[in-house]
Amino acid sequence: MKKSVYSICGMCTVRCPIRVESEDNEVTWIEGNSHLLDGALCAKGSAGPALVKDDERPQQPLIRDGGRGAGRWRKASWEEALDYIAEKLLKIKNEYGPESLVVSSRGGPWQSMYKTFCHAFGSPNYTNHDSTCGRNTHHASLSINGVGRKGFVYDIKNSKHLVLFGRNMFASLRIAENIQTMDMLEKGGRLTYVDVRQTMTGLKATRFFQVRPGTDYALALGFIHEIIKREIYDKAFVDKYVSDFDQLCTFVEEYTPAWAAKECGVKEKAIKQFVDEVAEDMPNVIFHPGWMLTRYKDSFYASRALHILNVLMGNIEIKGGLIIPKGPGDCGVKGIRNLDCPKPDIKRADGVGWKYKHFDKGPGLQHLFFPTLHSQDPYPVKAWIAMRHDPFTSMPDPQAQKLAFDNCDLLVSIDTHYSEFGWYADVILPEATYLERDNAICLQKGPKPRLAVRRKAIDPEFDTKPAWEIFKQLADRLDLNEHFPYNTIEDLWAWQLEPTGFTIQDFDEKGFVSLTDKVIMYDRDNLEGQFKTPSGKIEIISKKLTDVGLESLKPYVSPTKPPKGQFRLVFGRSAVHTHGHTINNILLYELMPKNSLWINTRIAAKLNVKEGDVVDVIAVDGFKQRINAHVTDFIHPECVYTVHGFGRQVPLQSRAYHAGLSDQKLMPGMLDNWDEAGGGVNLCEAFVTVRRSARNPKRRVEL
Ligand SMILES: Nc1nc2c(c(=O)[nH]1)N[C@H]1C(S)=C(S)[C@@H](COP(=O)(O)OP(=O)(O)OC[C@H]3O[C@@H](n4cnc5c(=O)[nH]c(N)nc54)[C@H](O)[C@@H]3O)O[C@H]1N2
Ligand SMILES: Nc1nc2c(c(=O)[nH]1)N[C@H]1C(S)=C(S)[C@@H](COP(=O)(O)OP(=O)(O)OC[C@H]3O[C@@H](n4cnc5c(=O)[nH]c(N)nc54)[C@H](O)[C@@H]3O)O[C@H]1N2
Ligand code: SF4
Ligand SMILES: [Mo]
Repeated sequence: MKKSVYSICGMCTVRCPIRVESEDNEVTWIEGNSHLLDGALCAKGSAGPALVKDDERPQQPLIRDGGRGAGRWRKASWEEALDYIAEKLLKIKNEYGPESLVVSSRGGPWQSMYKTFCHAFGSPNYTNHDSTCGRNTHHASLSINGVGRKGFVYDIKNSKHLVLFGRNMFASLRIAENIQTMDMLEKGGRLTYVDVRQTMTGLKATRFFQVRPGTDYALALGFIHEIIKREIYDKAFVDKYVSDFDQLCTFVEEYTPAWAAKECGVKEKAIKQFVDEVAEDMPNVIFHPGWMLTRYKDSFYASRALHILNVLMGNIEIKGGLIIPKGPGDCGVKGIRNLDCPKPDIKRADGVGWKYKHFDKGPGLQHLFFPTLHSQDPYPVKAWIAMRHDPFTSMPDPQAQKLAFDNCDLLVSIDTHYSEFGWYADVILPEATYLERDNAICLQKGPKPRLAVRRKAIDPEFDTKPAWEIFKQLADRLDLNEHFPYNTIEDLWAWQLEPTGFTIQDFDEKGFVSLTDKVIMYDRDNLEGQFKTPSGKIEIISKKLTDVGLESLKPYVSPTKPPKGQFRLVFGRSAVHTHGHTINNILLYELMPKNSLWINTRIAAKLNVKEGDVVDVIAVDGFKQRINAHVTDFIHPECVYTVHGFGRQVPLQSRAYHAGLSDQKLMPGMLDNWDEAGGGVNLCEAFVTVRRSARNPKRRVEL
């Protein structure tokens, strides 16, 4: 039988809206939802059917039957595996208290389910991946605007100029953003791109700054200096909404374009020309505050500087600028219900909220659980459930993590794949893939807010279950069912939708339900109340930072030069892979089976390395990996670059196994190297030695 459903892609966490066709329980076609994406989809999104058919993923629950990581598993029924987990959790609760459980997940619109489980169990320790992703940017935005990194959406389509610092959007995709950017460029808009190397995004840019690694803050300060000096900024906006602007003016006096050019290794003239363009294009200039904004020890301050540049543009709540996302209340309608349970009033084990008061308490900071796992201070952490989260791939130094996790009595991985962490865990609960399962309804805030839902296209290929059922069944066993008021997904949808008056059938036509017909904009002259800082203003000086002894306007410090013979290790994404979990996908593996090491031509010549040669890449602790070199003029000589996610170690994944190099294994000791102001792990502060490998055939001397 033929079927067509609107759903939400799950090949990465961007969650693009899709339409899926199937016949006799086989997916036959996937495309972007034509109502929102005009059919567009990326290579990963198109490779969904290969994920369903991948029989090198867990096909039923597994319980560890040998030492951790030994790869000896006992196949278990769902009953047995869930009973096993519930029994262990109850034992741990009795012995150490409920707070000894940590639930980590990938965040996102369905996190309320995992958070509810954690809180209902009695633990405040829900955490997510974000200290390796957007936390610096999030905290930077909070400190200035009083709203987090999701506090604005970027109206790129209507902008005249988009400025991206290390936001390699044509490899690190978000289809809606990519379409908007292409539209903007077609209309004659400008794209300025800043990176340490040339990329897919740089190739589309109208201006490209290749900077010395770690100097973005300097470039942004140079921009601010010139924009203020030439009085290009929106004075009325600044006067009305910004506090301590005079302190900013004094602070940037010394950071001239000439200084920034020298520090970053770019031309002063180019900075000035860029500012000329900004003067023409403002207020429709968007400085993307970075997503990863890479991972340097001053990335928080670099991101703050980018937020400040937006403020100078006066681009908040205008067409072609930064728009405040609207919710049901703005549309005069009621919102959906989400699972919820108040957080227990117990100190978090990662110290966020009491030891570290300036951070957003929400998901805390995942890397700060590692010291606690060893010290048991403030209390022991004994159980860890990783839901759609792979700490061994996303956090640096998996070896050090293993030693920390060995202090736990229970490690559970709820995953569609064998993650690196899952392979080390005690129990693997295989979730059905996104094409084989439904999810709860979610709210998508924006200028035109809507409700969306993921619906299954086919029945599961193997003995796997959706998360809503896994958590429900665990909750039943632990007597937490009052917080999970449903038996079927239809019950859950109906419960969620009850206050709204919509029914699940309302999603059939387009895959979503719009809460409004037209774009909702606030009055830009009355934005009071929108900036949730203590003063209600856009704050140049943040009292929250001052109170904990941190500067708001931090003097620039030049990044450490790599020691002789070493290089800064930088990383990023490929358009055809999502972190590490698509490497084994047969279609995507074919497109990119392994990563390589980008190295500057001049440096490579000194090391006697030619394109394709095998090189040894050696971490500061001596750990060595081999990889083929990609020799190019288009990378800064101080760094080498690779695509993250490769070098996987799960033997059952025959394609991904040991294909390419793992960047996180080249970062020993980096679990402790994090930004006390922004909260992010400083992943880009690792250095490696590179040399031509003895594995290469000897070169003949050319006569
Ligand atoms: N060295 C280094 N470290 C990094 C990065 C880097 O570039 N370099 N990038 C950082 C960034 S930006 C991020 S966001 C993090 C990401 O790190 P993670 O949050 O760990 O993200 P993913 O690899 O996307 O997914 C984690 C797990 O989710 C599983 N999964 C995928 N789909 C599903 C599903 O539908 N259900 C379930 N239950 N599981 C699923 C995958 O198999 C995978 O094991 O890593 C960060 N860490
Ligand atoms: N295809 C694909 N798309 C994805 C993902 C995926 O896994 N695959 N993951 C999603 C996720 S979780 C995230 S967080 C986003 C991340 O999206 P982005 O923030 O765009 O991050 P990356 O792709 O990691 O790109 C980092 C870039 O920073 C550059 N860089 C390194 N050092 C510096 C520096 O000092 N200054 C500057 N300016 N640049 C520097 C690197 O060369 C690289 O090109 O992508 C999302 N989209
Ligand atoms: S960017 Fe690609 S993989 Fe990610 S959700 Fe969108 S279509 Fe799917
Ligand atoms: Mo991320």
